[in-house]
Amino acid sequence: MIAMTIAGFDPSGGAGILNDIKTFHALGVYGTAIITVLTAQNSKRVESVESVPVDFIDKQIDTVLENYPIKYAKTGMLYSKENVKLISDKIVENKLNVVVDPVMIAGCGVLLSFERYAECLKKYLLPNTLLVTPNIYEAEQLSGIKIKSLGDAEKAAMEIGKICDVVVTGGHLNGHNVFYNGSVKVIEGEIIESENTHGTGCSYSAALVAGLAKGFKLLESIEMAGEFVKKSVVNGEWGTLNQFYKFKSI
Ligand code: PXL
Repeated sequence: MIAMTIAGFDPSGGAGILNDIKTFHALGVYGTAIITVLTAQNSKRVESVESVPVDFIDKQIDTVLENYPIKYAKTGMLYSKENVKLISDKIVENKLNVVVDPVMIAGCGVLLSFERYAECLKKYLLPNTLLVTPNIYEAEQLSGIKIKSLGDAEKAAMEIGKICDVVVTGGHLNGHNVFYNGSVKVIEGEIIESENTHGTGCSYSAALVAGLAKGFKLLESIEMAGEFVKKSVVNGEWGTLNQFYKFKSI
């Protein structure tokens, strides 16, 4: 099994493509990684962001797809309109089944996208997407609905669900996730008090793609990804997840 992540580089190893590769590998899926942006950051703050030239992103995707039969991919931090448009075209051209993590803002509050990013995702990327996995803030931006309760999250999921299937992730909803694919399903969860949460959104979408690449159904992949992220946080260290928790005792 093989999958692709199209996302940013976090040199602290917590989020972005390093996280995604760890997640794919821990779940038995070979990972390839296309870099969209470079960041200078650690688990607490983002110092700076530099976009990779769009032609170079294009070349990375073409070269990797030339010799790997990849059908499943995820996108993370894309950052600019040019990048979103290119990646949307590449998804269509290569018939990729894609999970979109609509990364907009870092945990510390630094913007990881431009101002009208939600509009841009809805116009170009989400119509070609299998599933989008916004957190509460991102779901508010995508739906235009303020989320204060589980009921609000369900409304937002239904609104976003007019474009593609969606899971509103529950870091702020007592850990519950709201899945919408024509009907609403609340996936029960719990809040885990931990300092090791940097990269949870990245890992969730990567684990979901790993499940799909292994032939799991969508709902099975969603449930597996939730469990996997929970265990990775419980066993986390250095401010981020430990996806290789099974090897901890070796
Ligand atoms: O967690 C969102 C995220 C995704 N991708 C990259 C990031 C971050 C947050 O900092 O740096 C590259």
